[in-house]
Amino acid sequence: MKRLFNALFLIPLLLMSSLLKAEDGYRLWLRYDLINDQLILNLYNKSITGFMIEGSSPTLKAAGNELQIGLNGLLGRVIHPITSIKKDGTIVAGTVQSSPLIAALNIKYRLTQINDEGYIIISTVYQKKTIIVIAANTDKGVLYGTFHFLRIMQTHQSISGLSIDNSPKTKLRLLNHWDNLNRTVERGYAGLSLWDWKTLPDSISPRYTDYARANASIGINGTVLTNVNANALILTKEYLVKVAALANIFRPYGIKVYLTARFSAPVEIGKLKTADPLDPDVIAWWNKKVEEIYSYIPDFGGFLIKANSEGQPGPQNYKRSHADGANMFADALAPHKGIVMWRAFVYDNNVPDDRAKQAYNEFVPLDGQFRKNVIIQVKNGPIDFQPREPFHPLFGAMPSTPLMPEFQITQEYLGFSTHLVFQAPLYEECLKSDTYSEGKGSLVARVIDGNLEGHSLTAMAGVSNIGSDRNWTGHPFGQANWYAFGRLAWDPYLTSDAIADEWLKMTFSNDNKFVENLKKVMLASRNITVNYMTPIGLHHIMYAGLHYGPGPWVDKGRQDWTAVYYHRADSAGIGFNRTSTGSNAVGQYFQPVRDVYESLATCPENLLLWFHHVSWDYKLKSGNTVWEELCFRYNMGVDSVRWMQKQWLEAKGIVDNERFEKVSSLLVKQEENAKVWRDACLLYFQTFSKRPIPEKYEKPDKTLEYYKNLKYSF
Ligand code: BDP
Repeated sequence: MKRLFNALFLIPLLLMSSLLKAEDGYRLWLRYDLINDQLILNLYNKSITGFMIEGSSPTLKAAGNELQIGLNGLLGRVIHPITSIKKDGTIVAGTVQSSPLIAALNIKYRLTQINDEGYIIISTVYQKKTIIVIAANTDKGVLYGTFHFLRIMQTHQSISGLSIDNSPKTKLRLLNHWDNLNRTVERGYAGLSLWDWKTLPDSISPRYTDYARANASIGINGTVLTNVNANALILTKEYLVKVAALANIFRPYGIKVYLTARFSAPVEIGKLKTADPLDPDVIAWWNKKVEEIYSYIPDFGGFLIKANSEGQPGPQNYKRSHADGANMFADALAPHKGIVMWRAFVYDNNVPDDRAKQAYNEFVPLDGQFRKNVIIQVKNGPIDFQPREPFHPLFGAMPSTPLMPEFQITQEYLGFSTHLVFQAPLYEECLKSDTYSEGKGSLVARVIDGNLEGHSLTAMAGVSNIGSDRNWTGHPFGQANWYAFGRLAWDPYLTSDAIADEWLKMTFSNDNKFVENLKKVMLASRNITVNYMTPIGLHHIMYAGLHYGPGPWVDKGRQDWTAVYYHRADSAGIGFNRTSTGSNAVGQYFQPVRDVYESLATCPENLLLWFHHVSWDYKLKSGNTVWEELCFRYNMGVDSVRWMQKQWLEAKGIVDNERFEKVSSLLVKQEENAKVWRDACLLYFQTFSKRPIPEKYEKPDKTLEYYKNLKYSF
C-alpha cells in the first residue's frame, strides 16, 4: 500500500519533470506531450476510448499512425486501434469509400460541401454509441482532419459537440527550397539542405518522414526541392532516381514533388545548340525529359522556373517572351497534368526604369497569353522580400492569368535565424491588402484563392527556412514562420493572432499567461524589426551580398543592388519619389490605391519613404519631423527588443531550459544587431540631415567609419 502511495505520489513529479525536460525543438508543433491540465485530461479521457481507421491506403495508415502517437502522448496511455465500436468515445476516421461506417452516416450532403482535401469532424451517435467522426472525400482529407483533431486536443479545446467543416482555400500550398545539389542552401540559415543527395536513394533518413508529417499537419501539399537558381543536373537520371525516392516518402502525406528547371538545360545536359523555346528540337527535348521524369515520379507536380532574372537564362535570350518560355514547358507537362510556376521576379539593371516597376511592365502585356497550366509566381512586394513593402501591383492586374504569391519564410532580410520575427503579420498585411482591381474588397487573398477572377488553379509558395539543424529552423521561433505560412496557404483569411495562439500552445505551453505574453511579442516582432531596420518606408539598405546588418552607404556595383538607389538621401531630404512626379510606380496600382499612395496626405506613413522623397523637416502625424521620426523609430526598435527579452524572461520555468536558453541568447544577439542597425543608419543619414540625434536617445558609441568597416559572416 505504502509503495503504491509512493508511486502515485511520484506521478505528478514525473509529469512535471517530463514537461520541463530539455527539448531540442526537433518535434516542432507535433510534440503530443501528456496534457498537464488535469481537468482537460479527465474530460478527454472520458470522451476517447479508442480509434478506428477504416481503410488501408498508405495515407490512411499515416493518419492512423499520427492518431496513435498523438493520442498515446496526449493522454499518456496506449490507445489501441479497434475494428468495431463497442464503447462510447470511439474516433472513426475514413472516407465513404474506405469506411462502411462512414458510408452509413447521414453526412453525404455535408461531404458534398467540402472539397477534395477538406474534411468534416463531428460528434455523433452510431448504434447508440457516441463517436467522433473524421470524414473526408479523399484519404488526404482524412489525414488533414486527423491533424486538425489533434490540434484541437493540443490546444486544449473542447471535443464534445464537434461540428467542423473545413476545406483549403487554395489548391497548391508549396514550400520552395532554395537548396543546391552540394547541400548548401541559398539564403538558408539552419544548416545544410535536408536532401542528402549523396546517400539517396539508398539511404532514407527518418527525417524525410518527419518533414512530410510536419508539412501535412499544416496542409502543405507540394515541395519544390531545388533552388530557383537551378542546376540542370537535377534533371539527369542520376538525380531523378533520388528525387523519386523522396517523392515515395512524401506521397502518403499528400505531398507532391516539383523541381526547378534550368532554362538552358537542353544546351547544358542535352548537348543542343540552343534553348530557344520555339525550336522544334528544344521542344522535343523537353517533351522527352518530362516523360522521363514521369516515368520515375508518376505524380510529379511540375516545374518552378526563374528565367531572365538576375542573370538566369530564359526565353528573352532568344528574343522570345516569358509566355513563349512558360508555354513550352506547359505543353510538355500538360499531358501528365503537371503545371508550370513561372516567376515574375524579373528586373534588369540595363532597364533604366525603377526596379519596382519592371515585373509589372513585363508581365501585364502578357496577360491571357499563358497556357491553362501556367501560374505566375509573384513576390509579395515589388522589390524583394523587404521587411515592409506595399503589395505587388501585379495582384489584380492580370485577371486572365492565375497568380500565386511567393512569401519568404527564410529571414534573408529579417536578421537570419538570429532574430525573432514572426512573419504572419507580414503575410497577412499583403493578403488583406485591397487591390481595388474590381472595386472595393478586391483583396490580394481573393486574387490568389481564385474567388475574384474565377481561376481554379490557385496556389501559394513560401521560401523555406528549413535545414539540417536539429530544430529545423535555427531559431526556435523560426518554426512559427513555417507553421504560419502553411496555415495561411490553407486559409489566407486566418489572423496572425489565431496562428500565434495555436503555435505557442502546441510548441511550448497552454499556460494562459505565457500564451498572452508571447503572443504580444510575436505579433509585435515584425514591426519592431521594421523599426530598427527600415522604418517609415525605407528599404534595401542592408549590407551588400550577405544581407545581414545595415549598409545604407552601399553605392558600388550594380545600381539596383546598391542602397543609395533606394533611399536617395541628400541634403534636401530622403526617400524614393515613386509618385507621378517621380518614377510613377504608383501608376501601376488601381484607383483609389494609386491616389492614396500618390498624395502625401494619404500615403500610409509606414510606406512614406517608399513612395515619396520628403524634406528632413517634413512633419508626420506624430508631430515629429522625418529626421525626428527616424530617431524615434530606430530607438523604439531597440527598446522593443529589450521589452521582448523581458517578456521572454517570464517564460522561464514554463518552457524547458534548453529552448529557454537558446531563445534568451538569441535575443541578446538580436539586441546587439538592432543597436548596430540603429546607430549605423542614424549616423549615416545624419551626414545628410545635419541634425542632432535628440538628447533623450542613447548616443551611438562608435563612429560611422566603424560601422562601415564591420564585417558580417555567416
Ligand atoms: C533574392 C535573393 C537571391 C534569390 C532571389 C530570387 O537574394 O538569393 O535568388 O531573391 O528570389 O532575394 O530569385
